[in-house]
This record gives sequence, structure tokens and C-alpha cells, in this order.
Amino acid sequence: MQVKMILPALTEAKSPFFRPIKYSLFPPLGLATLAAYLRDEDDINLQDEHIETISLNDSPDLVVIQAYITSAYRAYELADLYRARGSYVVMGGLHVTSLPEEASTHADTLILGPGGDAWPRFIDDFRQGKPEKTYVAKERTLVGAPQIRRDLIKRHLYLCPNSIVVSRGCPHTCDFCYKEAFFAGGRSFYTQEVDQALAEINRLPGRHVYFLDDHLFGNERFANALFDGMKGMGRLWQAAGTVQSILRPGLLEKAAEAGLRSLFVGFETLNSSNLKEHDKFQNLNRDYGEAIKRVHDLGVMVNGSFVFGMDHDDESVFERTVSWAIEHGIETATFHILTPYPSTELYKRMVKDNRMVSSDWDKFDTRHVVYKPASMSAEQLETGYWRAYRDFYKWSSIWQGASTKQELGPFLRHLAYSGGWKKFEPAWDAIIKSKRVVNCLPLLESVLEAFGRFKPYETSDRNNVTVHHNAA
Ligand code: B12
Ligand code: SF4
Repeated sequence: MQVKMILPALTEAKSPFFRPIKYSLFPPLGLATLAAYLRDEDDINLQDEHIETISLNDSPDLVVIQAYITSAYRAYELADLYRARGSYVVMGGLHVTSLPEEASTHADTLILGPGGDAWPRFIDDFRQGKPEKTYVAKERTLVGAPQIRRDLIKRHLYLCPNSIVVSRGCPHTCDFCYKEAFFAGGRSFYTQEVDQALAEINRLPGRHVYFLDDHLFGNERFANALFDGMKGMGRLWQAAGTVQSILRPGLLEKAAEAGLRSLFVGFETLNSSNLKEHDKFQNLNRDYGEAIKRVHDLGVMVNGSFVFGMDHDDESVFERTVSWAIEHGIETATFHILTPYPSTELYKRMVKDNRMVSSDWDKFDTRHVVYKPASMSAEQLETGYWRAYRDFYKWSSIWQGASTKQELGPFLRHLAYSGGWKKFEPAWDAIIKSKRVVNCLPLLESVLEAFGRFKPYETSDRNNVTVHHNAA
């Protein structure tokens, strides 16, 4: 059977002239995960439009398309094209799950939820020539999942080819998050078995690993065992966690010992009324400053995530947040304009209050205002958002943030990491064009370990785990 798997991209990510490096960071892990359920004799062509031009002159038996909200229109366009040509089109992913009625006019079959048991059921039915119109994932487990088809990934085109997930979902329920709607009807937080997760990590070549889990620290027992198992592997890794999990004694120390060097933290807002309004209770009454200090003291960098435009944010929020982030020596910040994704609790509330002003999914990229803000105008919100990025990534701000570091290693790392992301876009663009983005990985690794200051402890034989060195 000929199978074409496509991760479509929004227009910005396809520009031949300028494409932000963020689109060359991670491979299409979801589709490579699904490919594992196909047979060896199936002829699979996996294409990621973020890094390559999709070949559109074929007529495969089955076309599998993944849709995120911002790539939904492109996904529909490709689906229509292949259906017109006689291929069978199956679609799934976050956007399809949140708006199945919209997607159903473009696909022969929809698969709702996180794949799970629904995907293999569909494949069986399709092979027998009796596929159904809709499948809903019922079983929620990662245990016993087949090995991800990483051989289908064009590693050299990504800066972080070793992306991985060892859990799905998150134990919390923030009202703006995609996850409650996506996992509706079953468990919304579950993990891989520790041994299986370690084996998967061990199969990844090179040193760098990027965990895309929503909350790697969410199950304490699992995380403890995982970090114990990773200790001595010599890995350098990045992940996401909550303020609450950072403040918990012990776990973060283990993570750092196992090679954690940069952590994405969802601070979201410095205003406790906002936290309450969005059910982000796990951040309430937490000492953000202390959390950052703990991360930094362990030699780990912080990527702080902040959302602007919540109801208690007025025009002062931008400067306050940026100054606070710089004063606390946060290395990189990701700012977002509050975006109510369809099917989330926030979206339902906004619709009920008649506050949604757009349903152009291309604009749901956290850089456009798609609802009526409460305490400032939409224009003030968008302008403030761009100003926040400009102010945070000015050289004087980067220098000021770096100067909060007492030692030379972390100081230089701050300058290199923060400056590297935002100040060298033309250089990244040239590297992307050279089609060897992965060549920059040793540089990223060197920055993560603060030029040798935070080298991970390595051993060649711990827990029967073999160490690989720079094979990427
Ligand atoms: C990595 C990532 C990116 C990467 C690259 C994406 C990639 N290569 O896949 C980059 C940095 C480019 C990115 C950018 C953006 N992202 Co992003 N990103 C993620 C992240 C952290 C992980 C995705 C991932 O790999 N998951 C692991 C794999 C295994 O799971 P999966 O992709 O979901 O696939 C599984 C299922 O969905 C299902 N499935 C998926 N497709 C299909 C198809 C079929 C047929 C079937 C059967 C099943 C199925 O089965 C798969 C295997 O289990 C998610 C958060 C998350 N937890 O998902 C956000 C997330 C997907 N991003 C999001 C957003 C909003 C964006 C941006 C718009 C935001 C921004 N300001 O940057 C941009 C634009 C993206 C675009 N191109 O349109 C939102 C999407 C919301 C939505 N409703 O669609 C998420 C959920 C983050 C969030 N919490 O809000 N992102
Ligand atoms: S903590 Fe993060 S992943 Fe978990 S529900 Fe909240 S926003 Fe979603």
C-alpha cells in the first residue's frame, strides 16, 4: 500500500525568503508515531511542509494529514486535492478533534483524539475495504506502543531531531489549554513505562534530547524513575515543567543531574486574579522568583512563557512583565496574546459572552487578537505584544539579564543563547537554506552546557544503558 503522510505548514513557515528557525526545530513526531502501525511492506512517504516542498504529483492509496489550528486551511486544501485525484484521505490531530464538523467536509475519515486504539482500528478496516467515517480514540495508553518510525524523519533538516514524548497530556486543567478538549472522553494524562521510555531515549543518536511533553514532571513517581535512569547517560536535554514542580524539593535536582539544561516554564501572568480566572491554580501563591533561582542555581536555563490580554491586564502589563523577566535573569521568553482555541473552556466562555471577533484560524497563532480584550483595545494589545518582544531581546536587556549571573559560564551562556535565538535570524535563514541545520546542534549543545561549565556526568555502563557520542 502506498501511504503519504503530510504535516502541512502555515504560509509563514514556507517562505523561500525568510523562515523563522522555529519551523526547523522539530520533526513530525506525531506522524512518525502513527507510521509505526503500518506494515514493513507499505511504501510510506512522510513529508513535513515546514522544511520541504510537498510533491503533489502522486496518487497514493492513502493520504494521512495532521492538522493544527494554524495549518488547518492548508490541510484542507491538500485533502481536497488528493480526494479529487482519487486517493483516500484520513485526517486527525488537534484542530480536527476540536472541530470535526468543519473537517469532515474535507476528509474521507476523521480520527478524533490522540490516535491510540482508533488509528490501528482504522488501518485494519481500510485494508479490508470498509473504513468508517469517524473513529474516536478510546484507549489511552502509551504502554506497548510500537517503535516510532524515526527512519522516516529527515534528521539533517532539523536543529532538534531528537524530539520525544514519554507522556501525554497534563494533570492540570487551565481553561485556555488545548488538552481537556483533545483528551475528552478518556484519561488526559498518562505516561510511558519507565523502561520503555529509557530504551527510546537510548535509541536516539547524539547527546541532545528535547522532551515535548506538556509537563514532564507531572507524575512525580514516573519522573523520579526516569531521571534516575537517565543519570549517567551523558545527555543534554530540554523540557517543560510547572512552577509548582520546580519548587518541589528533590525532583529538579535529579533532573539537572540527569542532564536538564533548559526548562520551559509556564508563568503565564504575574497577576493572581488572572491565574484564578483561567483555573491556573497550580501557579497561585507560588514564589516565581524562588522557582527561577532554584532552576538557575542548578545550572539550568529558563524559557519563561507569558500570556498577554487576560481580563486583568491593562496597558502596563507589557513593561511590568518584561522588566520582571529581565531582572530575574530569564534567558529566553516566549510571549503570547491570549488565544481562545475552539472547544476549550475559554473559547466557550468567550462565545457565550459574545467576545470572539474572528474565526480565521490563520490568525490563531498567538500573535493576533481574535477576541475583545477587557482592559485595553485590541490594537494596544497587539502593539504591546510586539513591544514586549523588542524590549526583552534588545542587546541592552540581554546584557542586563546576563549580568544577574554571578559566574562567567552562565553569563556567557545567557548572552549566546538569548542572542542566538533572536539576533541572528539572517544567519539562521542561510543555515536553513544550506539544508544542514543539524550541523548547528554541536553549537547548541556547547551553549547548553555553558561552554563546558555544566557538562553532564557520563558513564558507559549504567542501568545497562549504552552511551552514544555525537553521532548526529
Ligand atoms: C512541537 C510543537 C510545535 C513545533 C513544530 C510542530 C511539529 N513539528 O509537529 C513548532 C515550534 C513549529 C510549533 C509552532 C506552533 N505551534 Co506548536 N506545538 C508543539 C508541541 C509542543 C508538540 C507537538 C508534538 O510533536 N507532540 C507530540 C506528538 C507525538 O503528538 P501530536 O503531534 O499531537 O500527534 C499525535 C496526535 O495528535 C494524533 N494525530 C495527529 N495527527 C493525526 C492524524 C491522524 C490521521 C491520526 C489518526 C492521528 C493524528 O496522533 C499523534 C500520535 O499520537 C504542541 C503541544 C502538544 N502537547 O501537542 C504545540 C501545539 C501543537 N502548538 C500550538 C500552536 C498554537 C503553535 C503556533 C501557532 C504557536 C506559536 N505562537 O508559535 C505555532 C504555529 C504552528 C504551525 N506550523 O502552524 C498549539 C496548537 C493548538 C491547536 N488547537 O492546534 C499546541 C497544542 C500548543 C498549545 N498548548 O497550545 N509548535
Ligand atoms: S499546565 Fe500547561 S499543559 Fe497543563 S493544563 Fe495548564 S497550560 Fe495545559
